[in-house]
Amino acid sequence: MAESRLILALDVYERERALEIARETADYLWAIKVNWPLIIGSGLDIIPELKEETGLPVIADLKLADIPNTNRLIAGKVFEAGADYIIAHGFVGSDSVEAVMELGKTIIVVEMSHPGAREFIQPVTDRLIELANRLEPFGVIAPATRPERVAYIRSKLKPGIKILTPGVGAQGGKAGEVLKAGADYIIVGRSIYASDNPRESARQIYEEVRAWS
Ligand code: 3DU
Repeated sequence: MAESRLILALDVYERERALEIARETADYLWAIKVNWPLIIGSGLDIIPELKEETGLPVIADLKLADIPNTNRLIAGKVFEAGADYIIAHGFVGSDSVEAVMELGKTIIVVEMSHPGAREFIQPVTDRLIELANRLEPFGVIAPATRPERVAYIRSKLKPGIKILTPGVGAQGGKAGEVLKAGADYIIVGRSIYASDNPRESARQIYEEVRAWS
């Protein structure tokens, strides 16, 4: 099977359910993203358990946004638990982001997918792209709900820095449009984990993504 460009946003609370969905969908995924709901509901041990269950990389979507020392204290424990990537906010400044990057592979939020992102984040996206170009993280987060913004971010971002896009499915974004705009990976949560048949939903999105690869 061709390498997937689909990331599952596994935003459930319960450990058993998370492991079951991960197991069912793993064939169609590039990575699994865990966010606060699952970490709060199941504890940090869910990270090594998911890795063991699926063999896939785990992205910890903590959206870290604190002073360098606190970012370092949090990121240290999460990388130690086995996370392969951590998502951090860029707006707190380069020293806070660097504190995470010193410990492991990092993904910087340069824009978000919800309507409110227009208020504060979008006006500083250019500067967040500059930050990413300077620090060269593994990737950046950009909104699948606005393919034109993904195309803009791609046009300004150094080649080699990956674009990961949440917002496909439940938030209205379309996989094909966002991949055409230049996204490297799409992130899908509810359309997979809340469907009656998560494996079949993941397969359908995987096929759609593959058609664009
Ligand atoms: O809307 P979905 O259920 O497909 O989940 C999207 C996931 O991506 C979820 O974990 C959310 O917290 C995260 N995310 C965004 O949706 C939008 C962003 O700009 C950044 C992260």
